[in-house]
Amino acid sequence: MHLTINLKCRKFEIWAFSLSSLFLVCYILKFTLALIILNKEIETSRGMLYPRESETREVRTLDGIWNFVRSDETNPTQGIRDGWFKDDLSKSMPTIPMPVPASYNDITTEQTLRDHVGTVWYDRKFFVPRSWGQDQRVWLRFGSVHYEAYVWINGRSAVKHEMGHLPFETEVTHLLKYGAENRITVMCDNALIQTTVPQGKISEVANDEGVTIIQSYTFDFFNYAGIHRSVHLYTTPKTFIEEVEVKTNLSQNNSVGTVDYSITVNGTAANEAENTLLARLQIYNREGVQVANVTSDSKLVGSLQVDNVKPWWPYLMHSDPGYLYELEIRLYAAKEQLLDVYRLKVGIRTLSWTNTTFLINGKPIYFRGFGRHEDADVRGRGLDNALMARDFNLLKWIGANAYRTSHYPYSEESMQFADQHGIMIIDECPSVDTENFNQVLLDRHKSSLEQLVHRDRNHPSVVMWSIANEPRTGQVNADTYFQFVANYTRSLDSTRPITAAIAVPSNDDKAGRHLDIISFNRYNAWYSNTGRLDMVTQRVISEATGWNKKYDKPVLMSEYGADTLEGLHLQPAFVWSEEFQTEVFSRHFKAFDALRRQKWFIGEFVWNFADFKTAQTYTRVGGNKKGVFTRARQPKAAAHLLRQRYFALGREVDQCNVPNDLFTYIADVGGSNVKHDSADL
Ligand code: GCB
Repeated sequence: MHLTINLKCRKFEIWAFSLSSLFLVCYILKFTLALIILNKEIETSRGMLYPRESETREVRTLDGIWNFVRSDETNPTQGIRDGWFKDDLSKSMPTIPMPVPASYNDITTEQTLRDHVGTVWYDRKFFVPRSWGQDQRVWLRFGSVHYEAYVWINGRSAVKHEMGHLPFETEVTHLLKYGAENRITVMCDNALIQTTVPQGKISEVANDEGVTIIQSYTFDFFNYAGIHRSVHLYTTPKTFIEEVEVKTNLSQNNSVGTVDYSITVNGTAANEAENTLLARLQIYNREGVQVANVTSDSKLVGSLQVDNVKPWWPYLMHSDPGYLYELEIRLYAAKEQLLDVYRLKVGIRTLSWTNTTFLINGKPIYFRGFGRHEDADVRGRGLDNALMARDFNLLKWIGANAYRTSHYPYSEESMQFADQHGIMIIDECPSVDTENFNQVLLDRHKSSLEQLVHRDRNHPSVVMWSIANEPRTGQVNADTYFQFVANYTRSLDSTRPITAAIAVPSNDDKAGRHLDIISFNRYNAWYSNTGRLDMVTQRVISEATGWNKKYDKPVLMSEYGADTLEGLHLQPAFVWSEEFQTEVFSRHFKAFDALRRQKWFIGEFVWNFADFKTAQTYTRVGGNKKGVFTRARQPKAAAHLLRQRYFALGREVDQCNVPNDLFTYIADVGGSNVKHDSADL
């Protein structure tokens, strides 16, 4: 159904592009319709707990090498019509090996695959143990497929899902053969149109051989596609813990923690005799000692209390950051019959905010962080544990305490890492560069936030929701649109503030009044007044002040930076050189320090953590080079400067210790300008 709509829309768009008069009519129609938007109810997520083994659950991954076929761009539905899912893909088309998880774009040497628009197909075989067929249920879960996925098991439809970067799952108990070989087939469609999140455009353009289909988009990162995260099969008992939601609190002096929980059960035992179910919950500390326990009532809602609690603190805000407890949930039926066991890491912390401050555990936060991307050579946006571990080591090396998941939800594995390492996350949904605000888009945008909040609500590292990046918030209907989106997000989670990274001038903006915290992106000395290092500091100060004056809310700078070709040195500083990036940063630091004296300025985020791939344009040399680290995750010169600043801020604001190697020894001389070891901070 979705597929048909999607392909229809695409055809419609192609048409519109080739017939200019029709295009005009459609455009006017679209514009008029876009002005009328309603706050409709949308479908909500279920289940989706991260797959974990326990006494009652088994987990298997289907990661590895799959078989892969690229469809003909001009015939994207051929595979459906010809039933490629009914048998091995290789019987329909020649296949190539394709790793999962990974983006497919950069795996081969073919431009046609890198730039492919439309559907691709994957399949593989796998065995399911005979034991899984008895008295339990089996689930198939995808961490993410970009952008739209259709899945078959043994030729029968299992699930479909639209929206990259977010998980989806389905029960496959009835579709599997136990103690036998099975086949999974996935069709993935990467096409972005005006009603997808994010938006894109498909057009038909003449080339030397005839016509070709082109995907265009205004956002500044490559539209990588494929099975991006792990594929899991897991078992649950027939009646099982389907959802757990926790909310934490601390007593006034942070000595007692509370964990409020709510559990949802799926299964016949619950339906037939709901009041016979109960849960026993226990909390264990890092040493494995039980520090709290409770038996729930039949509603499976309640609270646990942890005395002498160790709150969850961000990195460098405390000597023991990222403290996690383990919450163990045991679900019982009548007569103490154990049904299911699920364990979840819990960080106990509070968040609160006013019109000048954002506090964690009662202490004001000053963010020092990055905008990032899930991006790497060869694997694109595919989950890579080695890269993830390296990135967290670099974040800690540089003294950052936060990042924004620009411009889409990152892997669940990285959210778990952030919890453990005490890195705060501004969690962004996939809405980027939204340029018109229509009803279908609004519904999908809300759905992306619903799926995101549902997935990430239990992570202590998530401290803010970002509902969009650089939407065109100067447009008339941006006001209503963002009122709906922000209020909807607030209705899903009122414990975290809401922001959006805005790029229109504050005078034009119509969305900020619906947010709790204002984030703004600006590229002084790069996109504006290119090369003018003398036009940074005052402009940053006055723009931030303008935002605060207009909305009377805390403000942070969510993007600033300069493209920098590693190894290019030019003195005096000149655009693209390492010297220039360093200078641009330094001019911003000066502005931030002036702004910090005004209490409402709460953070600075460099764009970007590492260089990343973009679509081909003449403004990008091998991608966006605004990284402080190269794409291979090695520091540029500015990384060393930023490290000194982030630790200096940590020392001043949070009284953290600084590493011994922060400064290189220069000379044994005094004087206020000679910094030669960390004692000088
Ligand atoms: C922005 C966007 C980001 C781009 C960046 C740039 O404002 O939010 O996605 O990559 O500018 O470097 O142009």
